[in-house]
Amino acid sequence: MFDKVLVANRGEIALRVIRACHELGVKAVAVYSEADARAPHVREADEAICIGPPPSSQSYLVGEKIIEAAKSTGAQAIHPGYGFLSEREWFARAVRDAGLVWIGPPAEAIAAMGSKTAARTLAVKNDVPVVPGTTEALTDAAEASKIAKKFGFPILLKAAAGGGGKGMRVVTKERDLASSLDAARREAKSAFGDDAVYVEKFIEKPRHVEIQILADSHGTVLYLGERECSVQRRHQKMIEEAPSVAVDPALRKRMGETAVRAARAAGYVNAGTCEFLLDASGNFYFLEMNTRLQVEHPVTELVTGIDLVQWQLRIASGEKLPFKQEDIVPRGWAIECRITSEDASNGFLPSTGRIEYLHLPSGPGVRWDGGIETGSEVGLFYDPMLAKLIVWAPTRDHAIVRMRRALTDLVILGVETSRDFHVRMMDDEDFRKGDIEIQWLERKLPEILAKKPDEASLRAAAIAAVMLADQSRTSPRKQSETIAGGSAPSASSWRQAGLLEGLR
Ligand code: MV4
Repeated sequence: MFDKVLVANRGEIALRVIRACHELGVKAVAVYSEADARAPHVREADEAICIGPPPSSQSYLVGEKIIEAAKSTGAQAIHPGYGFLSEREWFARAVRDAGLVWIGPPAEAIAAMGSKTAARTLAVKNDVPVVPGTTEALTDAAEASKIAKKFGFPILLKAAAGGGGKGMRVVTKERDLASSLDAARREAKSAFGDDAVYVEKFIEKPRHVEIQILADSHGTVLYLGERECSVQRRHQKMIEEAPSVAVDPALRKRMGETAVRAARAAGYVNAGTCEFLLDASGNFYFLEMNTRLQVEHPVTELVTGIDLVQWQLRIASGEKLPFKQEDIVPRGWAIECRITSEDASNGFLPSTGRIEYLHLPSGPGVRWDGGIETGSEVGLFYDPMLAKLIVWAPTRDHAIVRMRRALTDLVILGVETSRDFHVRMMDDEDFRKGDIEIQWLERKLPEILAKKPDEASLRAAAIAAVMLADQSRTSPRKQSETIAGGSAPSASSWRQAGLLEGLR
């Protein structure tokens, strides 16, 4: 095992990786921007190096500075977390060329899965089902029209270099084909610098189900079951769970073995995820492979008992996976809610400010993967995800009740958060039945936001507000930091409750 690892990330995932390092007896080096000088990941690390000004383009995305930080501190390996440089082939290569170990897949595997059309071609060659369509980029609308006639409308135009839904256009009729192709091309060009677009049949109301895989450098590739990620808004996942209500053991085996084939075809090593669409009839189609650790990895950890981040480190240091496929059987149910600094009642507008008060939920089956503490400043430089609240319970129903309880125990004052949105989700009948697909949330959102918070949430919010007001009276701080004297922080439940004025 390594002596020292550099963590090339910030926030909750940097802390998650630092904790894994410490549990393995490995020292952790943090990197940070000037905006993060007092961030928890800097304090929890054994050493920390400042890599530049707040914008990530001048700090967390500057590969040379990060490699230099690893060399100057004597770190032997780099863990990229997710986002930032985690899926940049050139960075994985640069790390290796610098004589350091990349805690992730080989640069060649990142490249093999980087282009959608290349990944589709690889899938087709290896008996991995993909959505019917082309693997070649379209030349013109006439060609698109010919293909559309073969598959039937609706069809979906997708950017070859794409991801995250950019450069994607649903076309329902022949008449719209040429203009949609132009639009998809333009969007693809501006988002990825590549206007190649191809065609797929549009799958109606599918679920987004993904398979976690773990591959060592000795030829073992295992699947760790699925995650259900259909609850998402504008391609941002909000809630994830494992297992999926739509997957039984036989389907899990088929999807798992398919994911393993895709991983093997790409020469994959380390942790990775194959994304699938699962339609209402139980057909599944490979979409793409995420060549990194994912945000939602904890739900898989909780149902399998396997620490994915520790295994990422062990695999990168050359260890062999000691388990067999039969050893991996998901047990119970895990749900994750992403806690973001967004105001759901205001179109998910990002909210900024200082975390004035933070009370974390605990108790049986409750896990908090967070990157904030009291006093943290939440700005606009980075992703609004502050933390993930994850629960485990023996059954899905119990996990939902537990999540609801944990959410109402959670208090974050100072910025608006997605907490109340999640409470409403836990109360939603469709969600409780598991009756969800990828467009469900956007359809459902107006109804969910119109609901009034219940009695218990109001009471908790009122108590929190009193505590906060009291805290600022008894321990006076600078005017700029004072709540009672300055502008009141606006925890959404508290504001919605409309109780603060009455309680003062
Ligand atoms: C699709 C699809 C329906 N049919 N492909 C969106 C982002 C990219 N990863 C793939 N996406 C989709 N591809 C076909 N042929 C629907 C989506 C899609 C989606 C997929 C997964 C999770 C959320 C989604 C939300 C909207 C559309």
